[in-house]
Amino acid sequence: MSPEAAFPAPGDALIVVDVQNDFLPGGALAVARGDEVIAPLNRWARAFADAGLPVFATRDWHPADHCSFKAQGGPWPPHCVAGTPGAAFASSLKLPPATQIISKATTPGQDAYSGFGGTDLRERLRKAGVQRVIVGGLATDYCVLNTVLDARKAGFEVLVPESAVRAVDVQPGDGARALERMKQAGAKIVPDGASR
Ligand code: VGL
Ligand code: ZN
Repeated sequence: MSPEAAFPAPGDALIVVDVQNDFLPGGALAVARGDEVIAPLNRWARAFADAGLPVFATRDWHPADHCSFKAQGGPWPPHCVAGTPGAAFASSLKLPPATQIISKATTPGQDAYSGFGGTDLRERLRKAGVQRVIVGGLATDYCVLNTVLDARKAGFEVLVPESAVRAVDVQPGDGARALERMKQAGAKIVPDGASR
C-alpha cells in the first residue's frame, strides 16, 4: 500500500506553508515553479476537509521595516508585507473554510522561517489531538525545512510529499540538501512517483 493511501486519518493535520503571491512566479521573492505546489496542496486540503481533519496555513506576515529585508541589513528583498497583495495566499489555493491561519515573523526585529516560531501552532496541534503532520508549500529550503524540523522536535510524525514543495535554491542543490536534512530528522519524504 502506498504511504498516502492511509491518509488522511484521525490524528493527522495538513500544514500548508507560505503559499503566498510573493513566493510565486512574478512575486517579490519568487520560487521557481512555486505555483506547481498549488494543485497537489488543493487535493490534500480537500481530502482533509472531507475527512473533517484540521488544516493549517502559515503565512509570512512582515512589517514594512522587517529585519530580514535588505534595507535593514537582511538577506531578502521586501516580501510578504502584512496586508499587501504579495502577502495574500495564492488566489488558486483552495483552503477549506475552517483552515486555521498562522501568521509569523510579524514584528520588525524577529524573523521566523518555522511556522512554530513565535506562534501557537504547537499548542493548536496538541489541542486538536494531532500526532502526524503533512507539510507542503514554500520554500523547501527555508520555511518548509524549519517547520518540518520543529515539528519533529515537538514529537510529531512528519510526511513531506515532494510534489507539494519547491525550493528557492540560492545555491544549487539547497532544496535537495534540505530534503536530506528533513529525512535525517526523521521526516518521511514521499517521492513524486508515489504521491498524488
Ligand atoms: C521564506 C525567505 C524569506 C519562506 C520566508 O517562506 O520560505 N523564505 N522569508
Ligand atoms: Zn520572510
